[in-house]
Amino acid sequence: MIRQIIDTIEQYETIIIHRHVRPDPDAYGSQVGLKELIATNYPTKKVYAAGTHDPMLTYLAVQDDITPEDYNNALVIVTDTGNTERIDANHYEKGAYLIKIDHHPNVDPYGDMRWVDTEASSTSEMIYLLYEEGKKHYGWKMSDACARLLFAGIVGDTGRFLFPSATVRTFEIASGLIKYNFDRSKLYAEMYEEDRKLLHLKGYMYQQFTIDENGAAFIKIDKSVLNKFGVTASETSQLVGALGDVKGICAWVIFVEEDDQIRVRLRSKGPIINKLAAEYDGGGHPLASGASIYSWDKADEVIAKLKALCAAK
Ligand SMILES: [Mn+2]
Repeated sequence: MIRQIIDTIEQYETIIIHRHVRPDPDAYGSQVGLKELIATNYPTKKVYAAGTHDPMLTYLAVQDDITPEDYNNALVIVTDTGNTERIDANHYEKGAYLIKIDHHPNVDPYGDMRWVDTEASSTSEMIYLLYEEGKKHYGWKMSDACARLLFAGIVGDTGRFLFPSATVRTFEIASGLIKYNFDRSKLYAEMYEEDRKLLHLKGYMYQQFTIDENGAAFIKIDKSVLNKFGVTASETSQLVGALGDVKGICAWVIFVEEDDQIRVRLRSKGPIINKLAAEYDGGGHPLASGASIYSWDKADEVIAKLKALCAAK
């Protein structure tokens, strides 16, 4: 199968590579990694990466501008995408031949040729296997840029090698990839800097929150705190659940200062809090709601009402 894919690549002058919507490092890693691999070994071929660029992944690569005419007599390869609904960008079906390369269950066996390996940790891992086959039979080489992309894809899909999907083969491939010349520390920082910042802010929240005898808790995160941790107001939404781990907590509210308002995020383990949210320009679910206030005085009002709800429980 791998050999057939290489033989097919050899037959086409234009190769357009797609991947899934809402891309992650493996989507970019396998797609642009494959593009790099083909471009390195067939410099006269035209190779494109298709799809809407995600600015969060600029550190890995960008996407190419492609016109519908580019699909004339082109080979289209889709990586890391289980079903056609998830393929990003149009026209993928307009090529002359379609190949699917993926590690998700083959629920939608689209394409003229398919290579699906659900044992692979990532599609980037599969692209490395493609490279090995190409090296063996055609003397393929791999660029440093390609190695970096494939490594990022493997790291991303294995949760930094934590998941059971990281097999002996995965580690062998990773050890092959890190022999190339790219800055691994820099890549980790690019991939996980946001996580690190949020983790620090989470630590601050655990230290700074206030809780009363009935388990009503609150924390105020103003702009100075956001700036100190380098976190945006919207990113704090990922931390709202964190206080739920606190022993004896009943309900809690997190205030986050934005430019034009103070965002109020309410969570509860019992008392219904969406009615409280509704009093302040908000609403939501009985145990998870949001609201907006426009002064810190109002925050103290919300806290008092939340305390009353927990006391009445
Ligand atoms: Mn994947």
